[in-house]
Amino acid sequence: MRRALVTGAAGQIGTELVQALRAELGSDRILATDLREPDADHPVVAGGPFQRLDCTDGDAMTRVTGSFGPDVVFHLAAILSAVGEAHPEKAYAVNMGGLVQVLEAARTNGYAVFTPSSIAAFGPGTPPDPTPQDTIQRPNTMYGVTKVAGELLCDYYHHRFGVDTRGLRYPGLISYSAPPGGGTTDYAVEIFHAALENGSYSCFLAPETQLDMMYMPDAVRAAMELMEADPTRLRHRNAFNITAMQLTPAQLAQALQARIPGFAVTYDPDPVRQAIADSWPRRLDDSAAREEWDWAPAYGLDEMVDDMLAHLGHPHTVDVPSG
Ligand code: NAD
Ligand code: AKB
Repeated sequence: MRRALVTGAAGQIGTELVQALRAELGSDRILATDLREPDADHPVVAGGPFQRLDCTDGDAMTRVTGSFGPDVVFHLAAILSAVGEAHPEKAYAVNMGGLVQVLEAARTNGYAVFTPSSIAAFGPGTPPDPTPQDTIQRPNTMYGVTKVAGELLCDYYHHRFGVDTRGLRYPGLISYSAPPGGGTTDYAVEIFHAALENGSYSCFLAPETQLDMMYMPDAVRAAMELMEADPTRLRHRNAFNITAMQLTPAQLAQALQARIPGFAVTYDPDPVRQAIADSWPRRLDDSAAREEWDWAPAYGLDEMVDDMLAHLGHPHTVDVPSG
């Protein structure tokens, strides 16, 4: 990888991926793009080139990738699960309409494409614990439908047109730099801010709702490592299960309460997001990623919570017993 363009770069993943790519390859070799133009002091704007780009505009996609000349496009622009259920037609238009334009421009301009899938690519008929790499995929959300179709579309462009497509099924991602964009796992970010700012949090998922989660540095590293992986080893190009930890809201609340005495958490499940979460896996089997490109997460629950709190400015006042 020498030169990369990122779509949806102002979002939760893009904000950190762009900074990591610039640190590795040099600022002028990474073009951050998004439908919305963030403020001038936003890191993706302040740290290097930024251009407004609607991923569903095929002419613009071909023109911008043609003139910048990336060898990799990280296609992050999307509508996430909760917003997607509120606006399913918009989720279809952006998630499918954007991806096909990125793939079409790749045929013309000859770049590799990274596309994130999600735990949302599974549904209530999928074995939830563990969820195998290759299994039933019948999601019941529009977001999930676009994720399964996106995995297949990327496979198709690889086999039919030789485009170097690769992708990961991300779990819920936890980070401090940018807010999450309207998903079902957003509680796991909100809870940190609420703990530090209000001392209390009302969680929109029930306390025992277990989902796969990952800290953002692992997610960013996974994308970069996959795009550098030896292609001859990759059998599951576009849909690698990856995970780092399995969490319930109650467990995350407990980890925060151990470090922030007096933090109070209540539960008021939102029916839409609870139903989405209940249809998703509880634990992904990530053995294919480990075998095919040596995937290994670095952050577990305690490391993630300590690092999040340190970056959000919390002075650790309590020693947390290990184990
Ligand atoms: P996000 O919502 O934070 O950011 C998405 C960005 O896309 C936003 O900045 C938005 O302005 C932009 N965008 C929307 N429509 C656009 C368009 N037409 N053209 C260009 N840009 C547009 O999302 P994220 O969390 O950064 O997720 C990025 C990708 O990773 C998505 O495909 C998402 O499904 C996937 N993913 C994310 C998570 C997670 O927990 N964050 C988990 C699994 C998969
Ligand atoms: C969401 O909750 O929609 C995302 C995801 C897991 O894909 N965070």
